[in-house]
Amino acid sequence: MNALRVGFAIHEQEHVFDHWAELGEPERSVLLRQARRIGASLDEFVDAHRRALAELEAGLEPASIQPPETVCLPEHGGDTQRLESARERGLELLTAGRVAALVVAGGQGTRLGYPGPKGAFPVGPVSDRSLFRLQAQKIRGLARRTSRSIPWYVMTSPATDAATRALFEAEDNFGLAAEDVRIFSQGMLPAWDFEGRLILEAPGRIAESPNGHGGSLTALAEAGILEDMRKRGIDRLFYYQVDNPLVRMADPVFLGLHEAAEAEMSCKVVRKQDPMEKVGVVAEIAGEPAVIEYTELSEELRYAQDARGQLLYWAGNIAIHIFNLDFLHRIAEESTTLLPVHASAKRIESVNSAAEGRASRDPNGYKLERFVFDALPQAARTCVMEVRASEEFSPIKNAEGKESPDSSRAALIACYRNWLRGVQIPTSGEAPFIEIDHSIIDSEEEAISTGITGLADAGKAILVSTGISP
Ligand code: UD2
Repeated sequence: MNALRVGFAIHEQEHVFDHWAELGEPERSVLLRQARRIGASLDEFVDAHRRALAELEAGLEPASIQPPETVCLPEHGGDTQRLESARERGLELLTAGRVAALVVAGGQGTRLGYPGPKGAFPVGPVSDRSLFRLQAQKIRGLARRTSRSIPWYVMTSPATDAATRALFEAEDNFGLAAEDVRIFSQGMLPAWDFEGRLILEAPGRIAESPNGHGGSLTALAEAGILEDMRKRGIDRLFYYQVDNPLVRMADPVFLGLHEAAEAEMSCKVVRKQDPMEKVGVVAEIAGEPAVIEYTELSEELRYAQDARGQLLYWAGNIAIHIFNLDFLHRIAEESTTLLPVHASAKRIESVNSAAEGRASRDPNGYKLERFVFDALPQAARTCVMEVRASEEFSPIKNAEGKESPDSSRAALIACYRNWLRGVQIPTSGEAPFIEIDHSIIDSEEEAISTGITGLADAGKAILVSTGISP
């Protein structure tokens, strides 16, 4: 205990034991365990905090920024033939069994206000199927089409891990083979008040939060996932966020473009319509591709226009990437020094809340995070691909309004309607709700090529059935 106190005192953090005398035995042992764990890396955390504040102060130098080189959509001058050849190449990778999928699901979903893990959120327009189930259907469909299993790596955090594991168990891994699903947890970083002191969220507990999706880069190595990939002969990792039901799972075109560019890391972007959209912006900073997070984008850059009056920094990051295994190894080894730490001012539960006025929602400290996209400038080569938001990006972030469950379900339905356009379907009435099992149909081409044999028409809802067993 004394050694532990001294360790914290060296960094002027001994206040974490201020309430020791008033704690009962169970609380003491919780605090002791936590303090040992944090104390073992306190030097690193103090350094991360210092670097985060320095980053925050430094800001960005606009003169060194330009829009990124991008593989554009055909309507923006892209070459259709190039995309077709990329699809072929991507399919080759998939059929060779060289691709796995990683979903990052460690966030606390504070804005949505949903108590469980976000992946459990019901998003199916008809069946209330969860985000995880929908994504598992996509993986099963891809595996059926390519006759290769696609391992699904699910990153949780201590905040979501137990509930996610329980869900996967109860749902029998959503129909995937147990050996193809690996759940692993990212790490945490302590929170700091504005005076540079660790925050006590309770008299016997130091405030911590997930270390950002950049934490996946170390967690993948520590949890043995990189080793699992190597053993299976997988060298490409398709990365996406749990909150986007429109994700085109392990998109062959994206994989093919990544290969053609001999990229180490790639990135999908959508054309921003509104300067205030909450997506990071992909740009070239000092000649290197990078993402500037929306919270860190200056007013000037947000609104900057090109000669045609369009947003100059239009490439919105939708957090869909491909990583090469070698690159992941390299970053994992050095991520604490290679990846910057970002501090965001937040309201953090604190024992001092009473003194500060419990009702106040004003930020009282910083949460620290690493962002996965900060690995982009470290890649020797990258590929940035433009996609349509209507087809691939409709995340669930808020309880209502923009980027909410309602807007995301509407986007899914619009997508299904589009797929079914080329199919002669005897619909009765308007059928506003449609749901398609992604393990059977996951694109417009598939809707056309798959023989649809029936429709369960329940007045308002249509479930497409094909006779193919999922
Ligand atoms: C993220 C991106 C933003 C844009 C947008 C698109 C960041 C910092 N910004 O914004 O540029 O691409 O998404 O939807 O990512 N997560 C973890 N562990 C963590 C933190 C987050 O797994 O420690 C996961 C979380 O479960 C979610 C995703 O990362 O799947 C995004 O997190 P977010 O919703 O906090 O990020 P957001 O929407 O501010």
